[in-house]
Amino acid sequence: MKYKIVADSSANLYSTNSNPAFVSVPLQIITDRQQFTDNESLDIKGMVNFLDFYKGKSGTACPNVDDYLIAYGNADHIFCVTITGTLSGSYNSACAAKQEYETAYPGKKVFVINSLSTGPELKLLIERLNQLIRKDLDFDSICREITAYQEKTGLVFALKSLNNLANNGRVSPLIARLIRTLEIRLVGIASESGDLKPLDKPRGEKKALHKLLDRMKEYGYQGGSVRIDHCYNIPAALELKTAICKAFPGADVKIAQTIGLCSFYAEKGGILVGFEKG
Ligand code: X90
Repeated sequence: MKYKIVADSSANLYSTNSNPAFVSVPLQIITDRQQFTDNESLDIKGMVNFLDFYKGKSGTACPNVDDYLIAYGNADHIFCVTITGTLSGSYNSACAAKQEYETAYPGKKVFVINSLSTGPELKLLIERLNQLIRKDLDFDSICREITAYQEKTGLVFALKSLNNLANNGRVSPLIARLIRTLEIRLVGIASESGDLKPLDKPRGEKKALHKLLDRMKEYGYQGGSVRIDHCYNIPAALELKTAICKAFPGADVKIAQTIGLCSFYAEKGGILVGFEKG
């Protein structure tokens, strides 16, 4: 059986070493002056710097049904992970593509997972899918196992600016205004309904990192895998990693850079943390 893992570019992964059959489906970042496709050719730093100075309108667009159909290719069994369907149409496109695919190729199957999250939590799901596929489990067992695993993963974040989220109707302008002060961060989680849930407004990076770890623990973190994706904030990512490993020696913590979509919404300095519960 030919297995394939597909994820939209909210996962901050263009490719994986462990699974050659992984395909990333790009979202688009759109401004009046320039359009950015979130694939390997994107100059992420160039885009982030451009957005820093650009004062006009900007937004994003999710993949369409054809983008997903192309990504599904002709694999027999496909697992497709999307950004939260609460904030993006990506999940709907992936589901519509699944219907077309399964009708066009009887016997082939697509399992679409609405992550109810973004970035590093998708990475955890993708890593687990890789392991389950390597274990040679059948399609239905993998669907069951990944659904159970999803219950055991979470996402916390700390953001310095919510301008792009607010300008695109993904959070209320009121919340965005709360953190206009330079030093204030917004710490929050991806809620069970796949929405951004604000929790704390710490002043300064140190306090924000503290809060992140506190919230992780409160939501069930006990030393499992952690994936930190940062938007040009290596010092914060490293400091958080150190704090996690101090509290939970031996924890598997990996750091990476956000790619296009999450860089646009998390903005410079933002960090996203996917973690395992229990
Ligand atoms: O369809 C589209 O155009 C994409 C829209 C995506 C909107 C949300 C992106 C969030 C990126 C921000 C912090 C984490 C929020 C977690 C909420 C579940 C990252």
